[in-house]
Amino acid sequence: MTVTSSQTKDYAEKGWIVVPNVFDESECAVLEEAALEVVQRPGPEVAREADGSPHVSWGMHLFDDRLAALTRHPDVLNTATELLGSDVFVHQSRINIKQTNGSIVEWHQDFGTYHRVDGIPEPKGIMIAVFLDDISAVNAPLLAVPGSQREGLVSTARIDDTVPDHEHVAKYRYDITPETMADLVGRYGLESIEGTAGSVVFMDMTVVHGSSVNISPLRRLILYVNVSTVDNRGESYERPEYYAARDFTALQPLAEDCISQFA
Ligand SMILES: O=C(O)CCC(=O)C(=O)O
Repeated sequence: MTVTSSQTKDYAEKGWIVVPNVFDESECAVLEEAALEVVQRPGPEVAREADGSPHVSWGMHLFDDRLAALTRHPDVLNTATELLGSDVFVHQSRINIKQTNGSIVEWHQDFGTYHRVDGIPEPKGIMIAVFLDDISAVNAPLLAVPGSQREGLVSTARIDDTVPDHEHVAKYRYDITPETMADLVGRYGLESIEGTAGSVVFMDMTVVHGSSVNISPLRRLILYVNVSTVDNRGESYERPEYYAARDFTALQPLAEDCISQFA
């Protein structure tokens, strides 16, 4: 898969592209099986809903060979390196399984925490989102402000140690105020990011995004791989490895069948 000039233009202007049909049904099934196993881990790397069901599981590529292969699948990796013009490493990966009544994700920029907490110097990175369910307006799609990557960091630190949150992640949160959000949406608009299972989104890690509660009976499973250019390492080591990389080795692409071989 080669990035076209219109994709390069869209990525630069809007901040993301959606590439349909990157993974076929059997590859999606392999990734789904792996993800459903990893979210059952009992460790602190899994954040849960109030009823105990999993919501977000961090560091998936550290715990499963199939999900590690995903980070080096040529269609995923080569697209990211072409868009960034550099080799990359995985700064963070995660599974977000937004089941019925699955929680919101507040407006944020991934680069906010990566920069201020993990020490990533520059916004040279991509959030890769792999859809394992069909995602539309009905099952709480990602919502994002097109062009917001041009604003730099707009989020405000809200460090609150008293918030009862998963592993005190709240103390690392950088929120976007309602005023800032209204200003951004007034100037840039707001879009939902939809696609069928097997689609992959490549999003600049400074784009403002979030998602609302999933009140539908339809699960919404997305795997995220956040990569950064190899010259742009976060070396604060403040957070555990499942949130922030220790291995900065440039990823090398595997063969096209690196996921289907597990079928
Ligand atoms: O999957 C979602 O609902 C949002 C996830 C997200 O924005 C993130 O993990 O950075």
